[in-house]
Amino acid sequence: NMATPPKRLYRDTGSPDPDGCGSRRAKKISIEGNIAAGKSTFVRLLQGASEDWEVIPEPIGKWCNIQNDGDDIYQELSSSQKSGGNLLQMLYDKPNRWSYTFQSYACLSRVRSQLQRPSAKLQQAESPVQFYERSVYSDRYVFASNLFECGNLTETEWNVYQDYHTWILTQFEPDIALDAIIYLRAQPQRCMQRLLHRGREEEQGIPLEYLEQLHFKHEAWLFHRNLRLDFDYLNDLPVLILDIDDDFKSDRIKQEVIVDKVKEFLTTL
Ligand code: UDP
Ligand code: DCM
Ligand code: MG
Repeated sequence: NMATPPKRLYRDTGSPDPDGCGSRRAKKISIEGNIAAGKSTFVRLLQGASEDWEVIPEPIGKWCNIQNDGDDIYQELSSSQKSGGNLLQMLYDKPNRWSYTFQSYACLSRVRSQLQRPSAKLQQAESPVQFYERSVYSDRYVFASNLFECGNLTETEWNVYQDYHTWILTQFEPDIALDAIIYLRAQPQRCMQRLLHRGREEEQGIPLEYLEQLHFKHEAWLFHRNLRLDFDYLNDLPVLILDIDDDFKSDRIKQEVIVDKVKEFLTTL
């Protein structure tokens, strides 16, 4: 019977309400920065700053020896998370053997966490925002790319990774796409100091040179903005740059200044 339209069994990709927030779709903002720059400290600060804000921590964190971060909810690790904990150790012990495995697992778990729906509370919020600790973009354009340039991913592994990454992101782009990035900018020496202070066991052998390489990648991508990217919308994405060389963890005034900058930035989006 031609007059009856077919039942729609598929999901409408042009859905105006992807998060179930009515017209108030949650803004997605990624927090980027070098190892131990202060991202987790920063997102904890944001978490407490507004009822409308939700934080999605880096899934890699679940694989590390997270007890050091004082984060109780991850004390009971599933077996895959335990093997992930070993995976970070394996990566740093033998990067040319484990970089590909680590980066493909990182990408998988990142996509999974980035597809997370906003909490019920966030769905009621007036101007909901989800803050992600890092993104699928830093996984590729900072970490995997650097490992390739250092010779820890072979040409073939890098090509397979890129093909897989592009395909996955294209599939999920409407749900994963970011609205903005906050770049926490710190000198590699400062990151090294914080890395040693944090004392995550797997990372204690990281040389300053490695943090410098990652710093230059972040700078090219988010400060100079001259990195070649395969996702066009990224080139026009608003970026808020916050210099966080000075300690903000125990400085109330600095924290207020930072939160104000974030709030002002949000009004421009
Ligand atoms: N830290 C600090 N002062 C700051 C920011 C961070 O002393 O202003 C410390 C923090 O307590 C931790 C280490 O630096 O021991 C790394 O911070 P975080 O874990 O937040 O860094 P991430 O790797 O998540 O960027
Ligand atoms: N990491 C990596 N490759 C990625 C993402 C993270 O090698 N794509 C590593 C760097 C750090 C740890 O995982 O050792 C994440 O911790 P942090 O939050 O301190 O940067
Ligand atoms: Mg962290």
